[in-house]
This record gives sequence, structure tokens and C-alpha cells, in this order.
Amino acid sequence: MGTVEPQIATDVQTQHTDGFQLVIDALKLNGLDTIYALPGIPITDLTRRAQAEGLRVLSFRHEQNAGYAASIAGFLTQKPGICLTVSAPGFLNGLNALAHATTNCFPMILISGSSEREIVDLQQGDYEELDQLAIAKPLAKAAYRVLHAEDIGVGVARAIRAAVSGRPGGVYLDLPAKLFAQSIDASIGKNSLIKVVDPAPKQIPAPESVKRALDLLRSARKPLIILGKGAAYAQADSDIRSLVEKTGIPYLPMSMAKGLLPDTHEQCASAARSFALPGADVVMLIGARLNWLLSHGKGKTWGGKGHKDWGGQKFIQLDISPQEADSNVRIDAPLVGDIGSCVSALLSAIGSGWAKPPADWLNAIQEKKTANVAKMSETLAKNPSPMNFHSALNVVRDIVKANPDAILVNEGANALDFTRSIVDMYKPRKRIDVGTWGIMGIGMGYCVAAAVVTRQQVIAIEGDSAFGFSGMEVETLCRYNLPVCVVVLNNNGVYRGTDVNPAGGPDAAPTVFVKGARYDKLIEAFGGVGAHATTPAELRKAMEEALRSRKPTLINAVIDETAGTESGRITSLNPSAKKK
Ligand code: ADP
Ligand code: TZD
Repeated sequence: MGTVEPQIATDVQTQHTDGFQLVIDALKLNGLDTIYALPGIPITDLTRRAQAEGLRVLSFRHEQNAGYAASIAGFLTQKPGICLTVSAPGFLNGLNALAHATTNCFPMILISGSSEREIVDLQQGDYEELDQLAIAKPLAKAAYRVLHAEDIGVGVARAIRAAVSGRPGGVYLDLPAKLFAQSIDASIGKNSLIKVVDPAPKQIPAPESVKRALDLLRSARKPLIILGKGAAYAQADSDIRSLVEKTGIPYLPMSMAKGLLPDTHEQCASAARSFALPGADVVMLIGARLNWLLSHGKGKTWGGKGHKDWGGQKFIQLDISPQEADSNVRIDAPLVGDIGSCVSALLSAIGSGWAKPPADWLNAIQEKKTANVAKMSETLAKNPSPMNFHSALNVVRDIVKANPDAILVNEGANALDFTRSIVDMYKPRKRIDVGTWGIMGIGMGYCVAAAVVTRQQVIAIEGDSAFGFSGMEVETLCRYNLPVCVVVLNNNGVYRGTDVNPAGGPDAAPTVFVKGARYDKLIEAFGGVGAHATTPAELRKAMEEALRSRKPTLINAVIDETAGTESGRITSLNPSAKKK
């Protein structure tokens, strides 16, 4: 037997693979097993074949919601969430979420099919013609296009690395229609795939930066720690807790960092926020930016005399992005690295003999806290009719306390601000919300992803306006039978339901919706459970039942339409309201 026969046999057996298969294989090889999608030309077969190959393909009613789902899956798992869309309009619908992921530092990959390059580039009017790569670039952390099947492995690998390494963000991957059907030798295809090794390498802070940070912290008379969603993302929960507890420094959690330590922790200064920020002399930021949510680190919030004046605080900033320091005010001690490595370096340098902050600072914060908590308890104990935000959220507060593993999704204006301050969180990464942009529409997409990746009960507290942005996805909740309880705090409009048309015509005012709308009927159309609650007792009963049954549920919670303020807590950013 010579060499001839085996050669013939190999030729006969030559197997081929194609672009569809290679995309699926590349994702699977990298442990990316869930796709948030909306099918259509040219990716319908990709969704089908991915499902056939055992990937979880969750199909949405609008790409924006699929995109938000992918973005928060990235936050919760540290793996890029995958959103898959069709070309042009589908891509644009998904793009909002990609920009949101980049803005919030969540790892996500938007994969969109695209039309024929040669027609698009000559602008000859192809079906769904759009130069998607060019449009995605400024909104994404990185953007790539793959033209040849043998480059799919590299394209997916680059997208994964770009999404999760350093400061995470949204990555766009452009896959033209022609790519999917390209056929290549299966073994060449297999060998072209890349399993990404160590996609988010640790970044160890320099010893001199650690020393500088600790010297500054040691000098503080009134230190404060601020935990941001970067700290929540980092999953360094026990080290962060040790750092806070060993130093004895009071801390403030940003919205999505709530629960990193329980909100009921004795060092939590949330209830004394407006005292702690201007009072502090050294502030250690852990995965939090000094953006608008922290009044840019200056101005009256920080004890500055005027709107833009520095309050005199010195800042230590732990962040993976070296460019973040000095973005708004001077950072005296930047500590660049991943939060896990930075916090553990601080812990080992601190050892066991750290002197707690001066008692007068701790006592002053404690006093403020006690007074504010007492005031809030009084308000929460009231039972007005109709129900208001406080009496409804008092119920949610109890339910979350009894179910600390549940994920809380939250959007709206008043519905957001009141929930954030009233509902305590007890465990890390349990609160997910509108994020850095204060965006409406994350609701149902977040619910789907949170239920799917954590398998926990999800509770969504939604303003009625906020809910409307993604409301059709209640069908998705029902289709996948997800344990999601949506509570719509219904006050008949954006912020409130009381505005009147200043011109006196038949049109409602711009902020007002159909009065007495029954959002609960919406979910019933798809076989979910609808409930209508006009009192805290009815709300409690409906929520308890939803959590007991784990059935997709929507509770229409009727709130006093006069309750709430324009823009919630950020009225000062609203030009006309400011004038009033
Ligand atoms: P918040 O809105 O909660 O204040 P931000 O989104 O403003 O939080 O800030 C998050 C910060 O965390 C970003 O500056 C980002 O670079 C940083 N970050 C994200 N992940 C990590 C990580 N693993 N290690 C260090 N820093 C991180
Ligand atoms: N569009 C998008 C995408 N994001 C936004 N933040 C807005 C519009 C403006 N906006 C807010 O900032 S809050 C809000 C809108 C429309 C809705 C507030 O009404 P709600 O909540 O019913 O959701 P409350 O509890 O009644 O205030």
C-alpha cells in the first residue's frame, strides 16, 4: 500500500464548513452560549443553526431590548453579552444599546449582518444599505468587519478581547451577508478559530501608587469611600468588604454598587449622603467616575462655595482606565489597575493595625443617619389613599428584604429615585438600573437577561413612562416563562399625570398618558399573570404570589397622579423647570 489510496480517501471525505458554522463554533469555543437576537435577512439561519447547536437564542420584539439584555448580561457575567441583529434598521436599533454598553463600561458585542459591500460602498441602493461599520465606530470601544470565512475566528477573538480587557465596553462586529454562505475546508476552518486565553488580564497597580494612596488615606480626618458599578463589575466582593471593614471608613454605594456590602451595614453612609460628601476630606473612589452623578467632584454637593468650586477634598481613585484620573478635579492618588488587584494590594499593605477614622467624624455621620432614617420610617409608615411612591415602595422594600437573592431592575424618574433610596439591597450585583445616561428603556431587556443568566427571581420597578419603552417584551417574558415580576408604578404620565394642555385643546399635555390605563391586561394577552393593585396590601399580595409562583407577572400599581416631581431628583438639570 503506497501513498495513493489514503490520498483518494481524504479527498472523498473532505468536509466543508461555512460562515454560519464558523461564527457559531467561534462563540462556543469561547464559552459564549447565549445570543440575544432578532432574526431576519441575513442572519435568520444563524439564529436557527445556533439554536440547533445548543446555544440559547433568545428572540426579542425589538433589537434595542435585545441589546440592553446583552449589555447587562455582560455586566453580570464579565463575559461579553452577544446581541445579533439584521442590517441597517436592525443594526441602528441595536446601536443604542451598544453605545449604552460603552458608556457604562459593560462588555458587549453587537453582531449585525450587513448588505453587499460593493453596492453599499458605491451607494447603489442595496436592500438595507448602510455603512454600518463607519457608523458604529464612534460609539463602540472597537469595531471590526470580517470579509472571509477563515477570518471569523480572528474577528470574534478580537471582539472578545476588546470588549472585556481594560475598561470594558461595546464592540461592533460587522458580518456581511456573503460571508455566511462562504464554504471552506472544515479543517482549515477549525484551525482558524481562536480560543482567547486570559481575555481580561489582571492589571497590577504599581507599588508606589499603592503607597501614595495609603499615605493620603492615613492622613485623613474625615475619610469616605465611594463604591461604583466598576467595583460591582469586578466581582472582588469579599476583598472590598474587608477593605471597608478593616479601615472602618464610612462608604457610599453608587446606585448599582448598592448591596456590595448590605445597605444596612453600620458603615453605610447612604442616609447621610448630603452630609458625608461635603464633610469628607479624603475620598477614595473605587470603580466610580466623578461624572454628573457625583456632581463632577465639585460644587455645592461637595461643599464648594459656588456651582463649580472645589470643595477641598483630596481624591484617591481606583480605576482600570489611566485616563479617568483628573477628568473633573485633581486626583491626588490615582491607583491604576483592575479593582481586584488594587484592593488586594491595599489590603496587604494595610495589614492589621489600621487606625479607625476619628470618632467625631463617625459619630457625626451616625447621627445624621439616625435622624434621616427616623424621618423616612415615619413617611413609610403612612398609608395614604391613593397609594403614593413611598407606601408602594415600602412593600417592595419588605419583599426584597425577604428575597435578597432577587435581582431588582429599576427605571423611571421618581420611580427610580425613590426605589434607590427606599429599597435596601443586601447582596452584590442585585440592583441594575438606568446607569450612566439615565436611560429609559432598559427595563424588559434587563429582566430577560437577569433571569436567564442568574436564574434568580427578577423584580422590575418601573415608572409607567419607562415601562412603555420596552413594554412589548412582556411577550418575551411569557414566551420563555421567566420568573419576572414587573411592577408598573402608574401615575398616568411622565413624572406625574396632572399636566393640562396649555392651549386648552383636545390633545392631552405632552407628559400625560391615558388615565387609569390597565398595564396588567397587556401581559394577560400572552398568558402571563396580570394584577391590579390600588393599596399596599393588594400590592404585597400580588408580589408575594408572583414570587411564589415564579410566573411572569405584571402588577399595575395605581399611584396618586399628583405624586412625584418633574424629573425626580434631577430637576435642577431641566432648563424650564429651573426657570419656574
Ligand atoms: P458609577 O456610575 O457606579 O459611579 P461609573 O460607571 O461611573 O460608576 O464608573 C465605573 C468605573 O469603573 C469606570 O471608570 C471603569 O473604568 C471602572 N472599571 C470598570 N471595571 C473595572 C475593573 N474591573 N477594574 C477597575 N476599574 C474598573
Ligand atoms: N428618553 C430616554 C431614552 N431616556 C430618558 N431618560 C428620557 C427619554 C427622559 N425621561 C427621563 O429622564 S425619566 C422619564 C423620561 C421620559 C420618564 C419618567 O416617567 P415615569 O416615572 O412614569 O417612568 P415617574 O415615576 O412617573 O417619574
